[in-house]
Amino acid sequence: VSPRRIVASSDVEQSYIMIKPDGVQRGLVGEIISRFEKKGFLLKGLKLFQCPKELAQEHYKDLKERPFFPKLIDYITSGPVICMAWEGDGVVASARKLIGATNPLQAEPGTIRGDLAVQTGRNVVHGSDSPDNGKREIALWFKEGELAQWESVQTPWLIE
Ligand code: IDP
Ligand code: MG
Repeated sequence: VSPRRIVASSDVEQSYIMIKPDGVQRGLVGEIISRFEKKGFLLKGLKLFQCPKELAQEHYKDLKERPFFPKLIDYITSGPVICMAWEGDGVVASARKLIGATNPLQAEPGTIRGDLAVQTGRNVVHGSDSPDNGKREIALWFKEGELAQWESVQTPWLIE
C-alpha cells in the first residue's frame, strides 16, 4: 500500500502545518514542532522546502482576489518553509487553537502566534482550516512516498 493510498483511504484526520519563511529564519523551527509533538499528535511527514510561486498561488487560491495576495505569495516564497503532515482525531481544529488567531496581536498568549509573532503578514505558521483542506493541502505539498507509515510507541499512552 503506497503512502498516498494510505492518506486517501484513511479515515484518520490530518492537518497540513507549515512553518513559514519567517519562522525558519528566526530559528523557531524546533520550538514550533515541539508544541505539536508535546500535544500528542503524530508526525507523518516533514521536509524543508523552497516553495515555487505556482504552488504558493495554488495553496492560497481562495485569497487570490485579496489586496495582500501578491505580498503573501512573495512572503511564502521568500525562503524555505517546513512542511508537515500531523495526524490524529481532531488535529485540524486543535492545531488551529495551538496556532492562534491570524493576527498575532489578537492571538492568545500560549498560542504559537500569540507568543512568537506580532504581524498578520509575518505570522510564522500555517494550519489547515478543515479536514478536507488538510487532505487537499497534504496532497498538494507532499509527493507520493514522502509520508511515513508508522505508529508511535506513545499512542497507547495518549489514546485509551
Ligand atoms: P490563517 O492563516 O489564520 O488561516 P487566512 O485568512 O487563511 O488566515 O490567511 C492566510 C494568510 O494570509 C495569513 O496567515 C497571513 O499570512 C496572510 N494574511 C491574511 N490576511 C492578511 C492581511 O490582511 N494582510 C497581510 N497578510 C494577510
Ligand atoms: Mg487559512
